[in-house]
Amino acid sequence: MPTDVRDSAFVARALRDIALYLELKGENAFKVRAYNLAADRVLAVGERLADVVREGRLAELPNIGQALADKVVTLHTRGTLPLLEELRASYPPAILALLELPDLGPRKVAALWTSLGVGSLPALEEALRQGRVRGLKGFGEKSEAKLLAGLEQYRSAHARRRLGDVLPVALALRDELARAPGVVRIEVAGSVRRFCETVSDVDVIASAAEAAPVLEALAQRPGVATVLGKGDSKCSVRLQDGLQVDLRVLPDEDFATALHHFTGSKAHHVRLRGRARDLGLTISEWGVFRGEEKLAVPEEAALYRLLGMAYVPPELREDAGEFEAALAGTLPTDLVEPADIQGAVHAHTTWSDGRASLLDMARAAAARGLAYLTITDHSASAGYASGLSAERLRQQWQEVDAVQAQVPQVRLLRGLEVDILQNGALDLPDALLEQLDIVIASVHVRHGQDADAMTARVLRALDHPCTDVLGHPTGRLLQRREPSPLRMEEVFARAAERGVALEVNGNPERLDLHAAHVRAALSAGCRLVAGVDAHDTASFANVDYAARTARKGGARRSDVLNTLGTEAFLTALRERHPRRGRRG
Ligand code: DGT
Ligand code: CA
Ligand code: ZN
Repeated sequence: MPTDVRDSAFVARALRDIALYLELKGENAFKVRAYNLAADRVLAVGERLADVVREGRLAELPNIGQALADKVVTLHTRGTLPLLEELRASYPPAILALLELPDLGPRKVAALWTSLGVGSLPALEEALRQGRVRGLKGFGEKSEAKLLAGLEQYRSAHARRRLGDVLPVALALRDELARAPGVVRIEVAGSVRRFCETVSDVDVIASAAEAAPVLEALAQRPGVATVLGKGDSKCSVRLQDGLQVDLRVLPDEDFATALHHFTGSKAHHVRLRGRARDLGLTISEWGVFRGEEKLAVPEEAALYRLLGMAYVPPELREDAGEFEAALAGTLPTDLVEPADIQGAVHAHTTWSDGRASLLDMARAAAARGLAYLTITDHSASAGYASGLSAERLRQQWQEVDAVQAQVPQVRLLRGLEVDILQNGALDLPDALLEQLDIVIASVHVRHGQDADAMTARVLRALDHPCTDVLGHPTGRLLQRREPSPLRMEEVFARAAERGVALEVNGNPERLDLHAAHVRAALSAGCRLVAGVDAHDTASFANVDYAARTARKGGARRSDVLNTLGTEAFLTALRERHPRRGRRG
C-alpha cells in the first residue's frame, strides 16, 4: 500500500477496529473509549495528519497520550500494528460485520462466537435457520426473527450490483430529475460514472438555485420505497428493488467541484490532493482554495487546469497510472468511445441461440447506423446452443446473401464463434474456417480445467491460423462464475505474437476482458475488438459497455479494430493470415 493511502481515515478506521475487538474481548470500557477518542482526534486532524506525525506533535492533541501517539505513528507509517494483528488473528476475519446488524452489540457477538462458533454473517444465518441461536442466553425467538430481518436489510444495503443492472436505472433517473423545477445541471457521479463493473449505489449531483423542489422530486418519485434521509441539500432514498440513490443539490458554481468529488475514486483524489498541496492549494468537496480564496471551477476541466495537468476522463480516475500520465501530458486524447465503433462484432441469430432472425439483426444493426455486422453463431460442439454443423454453416451463407440483398446499408460478414475444444483444437474443419471473414474462437465448456490445461488449450487456439479473435477470454460471468484459471500474461504474449485480437465482450454480465486486463493486454502489444455478443436486437447497446470498458483500460481508438470501416477492418484481420483465401 502506498504510504499516502494511510490517511487519517485509514488510521481512524484501524483505531475503531481495535476498540471493537477490545469490546469483543470484554476489555474495560475506559480502554475501549480511549481508542475511539483517539480515532475522533485523528479524523479531526484530517489531511494534516502527515505533518503532525512528522513534527512529533501527536501527543499534544487532547485524548492522545504518548502510548497512543506511538500507535498512531506506526499505523500511519506501516499501515498496521502488532496489537491489531494479534486481535485480528484471534477472531475470524468477518466477525466485525456482525456488529453492523441493528440488534447485535459486542457482548452478544462475543456470545455467538464463544458458544456457537458463529463468526460471520453467513454463519449467523445458518445458525439462525437451524434454531441454534434462540437457546442462547440473551437471545429468544423474537431476536431470532429480528436478526433474520436485519440480515436481509444488511444484504440489500451492501450488495454490489452489476453496472448493467444499475446504469439504465441511473440514467433514467437523471433524465427525469433533469426536468425537476430549477435544475441547471445534473449528472450521475460515483462508481457508475467511472464505469466500474459493479457498484453499490447511485450518486447523483445536481445544481439549482433552490434545492428543496429537486430533493422533493426524488422523494416523491414513484418507485421510491423509503426515504432514508432528507436535509437541506441532500436526499437519500431506497428504490423498491433495494437500490440506494443519494442526490445532492448545490448552487451551480459548486456543481463541478461536487461532481468531481463524488465521482471519486478516493484513490485518485488522494493523488490530486497531494498535487494541490504542492501547489499551495486545497481541494475538497466544497471547492478549490488558495488560502481563504475560493477559485472558480466552472467545469471539471478547470479543476485539472488549476492543478497543471491534463483532464482525466471519469473512467480513468482509479489511480492506475492516470495521475502520472495527466501530469506528464502523456494521457491519450484519443481514448476509444462508443461513437467510434463502426461495426458490430460477435452476433448470434436464430441459427444458433440468438432470439432474433438474421434479417431482424441486420435491420437493427442498420438502424443503429453500424457499417457492418459479423454473423457469428455457435459451432456444432456447442450442443447447448444448437451450434452449426459444417452443413448448416454453408446453408447459413445463402441466407446471409439473401439478407444482404434486402439490407444493403449494413455489410454482413460471414463468421463463426467456434468452440475451442478441450484440447485446444477448433470445432470445425480448417477448410471451412478458411472461407469465413471472421473467426471468433471461444471457450464455452469445461471451464473447470486447471491453469496448465486451460492455458495450453487457449494458446493452441491462438496458434491456429484461422483464429482472428479470442472471444470472452476468461469466461467469467459477473457474480456468477469466476474467470478461468488462465495465465493471462502468457495469453497476452501469444495473442500479440500471433496478431489475434482479444475481445472486450460488452455483454454486461461478462465485461470480459475487464479494464485491468485490457491495460495488461495493451502493454503486451495486443489488438482488441469491442464485441457486442448480441443474442437479440436490443443487445447492440452492448457496444457502449464494450467501448467504455476498453476505454477504462486505456484503449485508444487505434487499439480497437472495429473502429475501422469495413474494408480496413477486413484488411486488419487479414494482416494476420496473408495466405488465407477469403471470398471477395
Ligand atoms: P461504490 O458506491 O462503492 O460503488 O463506489 P463509489 O466510488 O461510488 O463510492 P461512494 O458512493 O462511497 O462515494 C462516491 C465518491 O465520493 C467516491 O468515489 C469519492 C467520494 N467520497 C465519498 N466518501 C469519501 C471520503 O470519505 N473521502 C474522500 N476523499 N472521498 C469520498
Ligand atoms: Ca457510489
Ligand atoms: Zn461465446
